[in-house]
Amino acid sequence: MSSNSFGKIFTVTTFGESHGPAIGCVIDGCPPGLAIDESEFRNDLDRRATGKSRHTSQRREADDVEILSGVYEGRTTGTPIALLIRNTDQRSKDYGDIVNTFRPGHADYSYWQKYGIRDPRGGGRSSARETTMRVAAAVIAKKWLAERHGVRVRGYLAQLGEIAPQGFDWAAVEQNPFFWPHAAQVPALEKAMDALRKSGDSVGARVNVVADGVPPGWGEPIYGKLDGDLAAALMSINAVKGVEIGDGFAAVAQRGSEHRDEMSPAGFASNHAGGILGGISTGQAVTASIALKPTSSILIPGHSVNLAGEPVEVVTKGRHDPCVGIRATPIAEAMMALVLMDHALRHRAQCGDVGEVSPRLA
Ligand code: EPS
Repeated sequence: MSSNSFGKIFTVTTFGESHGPAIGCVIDGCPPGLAIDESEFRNDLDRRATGKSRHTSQRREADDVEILSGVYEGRTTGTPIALLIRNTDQRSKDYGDIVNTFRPGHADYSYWQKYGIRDPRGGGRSSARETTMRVAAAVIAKKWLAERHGVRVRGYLAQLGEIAPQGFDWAAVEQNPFFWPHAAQVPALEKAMDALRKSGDSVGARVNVVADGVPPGWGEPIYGKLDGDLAAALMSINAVKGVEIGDGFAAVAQRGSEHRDEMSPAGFASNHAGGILGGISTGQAVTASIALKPTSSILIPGHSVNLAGEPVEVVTKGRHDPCVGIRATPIAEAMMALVLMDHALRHRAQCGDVGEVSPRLA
């Protein structure tokens, strides 16, 4: 009932708070025999981490993963895989003022209303720190998907506030701290972020994520649709306020003759559907897009109330991200990979004997 686990066959449970001693996860249902080493977590954890550029929170965590179980002599054994990361750079005094007040636009208030108790240090369980473990778990999912099915999951920042990419090149994405797909705009982004940081305010963002190589057939109608599970998984990321699959809300203004993806022996002519029809993958790239709200922890004073219900003015000090979207690309990739991994195994369980069905479009 407490919903810290997701997935049906490849299940991931995360635990831990931002300022507690450690965060971790348990992955159950991973196929045995997958080679995995602690060093393989480094790249994606660094891509997501704070303190990697001046444009994100300056908290500096080592994010060293310890594999506590489920791996023997470098291979998964099929038993639960427990991963642990110790927190090393908490600065809980920054949250002294938050103990008795609620940041407007933050989960401070709703957690309090739900549980009647909360860990205010770093946002506790509601902190984006929790996403570290999703990214760690997805390192395993990404590797299995790539080895077994040739699936590649990639993302990029598709909008920063009002700035949209003026060009697109996958090769540019990993070459700048924003995951921005057009190198020529990076100096302008840095300038905009420097000005934003100085102003003490924050801004929203859009992240796009794409999975290539997904075979047709993954996803379970009616209540386990691939797009339904993807939407839930992506929406579960901190600060996400909108999710689109394929053309998403642009479909509202389209005609059927435009939106349908026509087929020929050479394949699909377009991909408005985002690689999913009827909740089942078509074999095209699976595409999703998320909207992240501007961070609520900002230096601009805002009206709120304290625990006694009295009016107060809140200013949030500390080491916050002026745009959480800047670090969200690896997190969105992780959620896409975890959902695909679960559905790959679910498809294999029920329909593994069906095999390849003709005609299969490229
Ligand atoms: C976060 C607030 C900041 C970020 C944190 C997410 O925490 P703190 O005030 O403790 O520095 O640094 O991000 C991480 C620690 C992380 O690893 O992503 C929040 O309120 O969500």
